Amino acid sequence: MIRHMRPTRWSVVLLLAAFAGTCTPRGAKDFRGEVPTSPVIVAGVSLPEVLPSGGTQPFVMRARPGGLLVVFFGFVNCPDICPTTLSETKRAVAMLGGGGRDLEVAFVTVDPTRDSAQVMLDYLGSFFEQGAHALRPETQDQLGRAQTAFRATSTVTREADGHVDVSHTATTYVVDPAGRVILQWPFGTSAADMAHDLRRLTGDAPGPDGAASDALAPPTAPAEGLLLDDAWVRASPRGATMGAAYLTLESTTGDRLVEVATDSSLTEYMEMHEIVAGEGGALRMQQVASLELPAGERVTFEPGGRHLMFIGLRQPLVAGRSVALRLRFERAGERTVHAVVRGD
Ligand SMILES: [Cu+2]
Repeated sequence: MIRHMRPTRWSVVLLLAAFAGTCTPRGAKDFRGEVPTSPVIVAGVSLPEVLPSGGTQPFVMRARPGGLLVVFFGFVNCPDICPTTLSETKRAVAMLGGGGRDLEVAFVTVDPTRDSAQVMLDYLGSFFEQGAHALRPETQDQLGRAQTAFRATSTVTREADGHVDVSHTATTYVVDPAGRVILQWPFGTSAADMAHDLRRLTGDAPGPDGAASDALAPPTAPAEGLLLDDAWVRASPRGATMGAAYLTLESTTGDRLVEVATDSSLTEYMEMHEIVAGEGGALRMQQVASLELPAGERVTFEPGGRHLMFIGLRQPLVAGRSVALRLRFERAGERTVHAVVRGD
């Protein structure tokens, strides 16, 4: 079954600078994504696609005739970046309605040692009922050649203490039937922007952008003390042993968040994490020991920014359920906030 290292320290480095100098600015030719200015040909890339039957078949990086192929490199136990991207992609496909027919999605694992065939099928199946391809390179060389073609990169570092560091380019690629990358979306591109670009590429009439917006009601101002608002937990994709919770905090007096925990039947432990810019445009996810809440300032945990991370999930985070998060503050003491688990 699923075997995973118990991460004593956990961090993910996201390399987003791989395309520096190769792309036009966002918005070129009325696309929200980036159009490569020099050809990026991936038609020569073939990777093993894992099948529910237990076997594999070669998958070539081309869309079906008249269709488009959306490609993302990641790993199952990525708590924030990968599920954010896959869930935005899923919503974009839903926004296209019938126009999403000719759309296929391919997810390439950069961590095939931990991401077994079954783990990948479970994971991808929790986002897409059909039209998604789980691609699992069998050798490092195979993965390397695929990444080179996409100008992507990744590393998986295992240390003696069980610590696993995974880094990967967090760009989403749109490939045409000729096997060319015709558009790419940087991490953080919204479903509405993806749907906008896909409609333009498929020639569909524009629909109501942002129709599926899940904007939250504005939080009420704290009368005094501490505001905890907008708490939610991302439903865990099948196969995932990591998860993320998000919320908004505001202290009228100034405070410091020093600890986060939840029921031990749910997860081994929790940590606070943030994604920070590193050298050369890379983004790095790292643990933060505590978090300053300046007086009167809203501090948010949100996808792509900070998250409260569940490490070593003992049961899945099921949509619709509520999770009690226990937050300990230097001044306000312990507060419990009930976060609803959200699917897509
Ligand atoms: Cu994290």
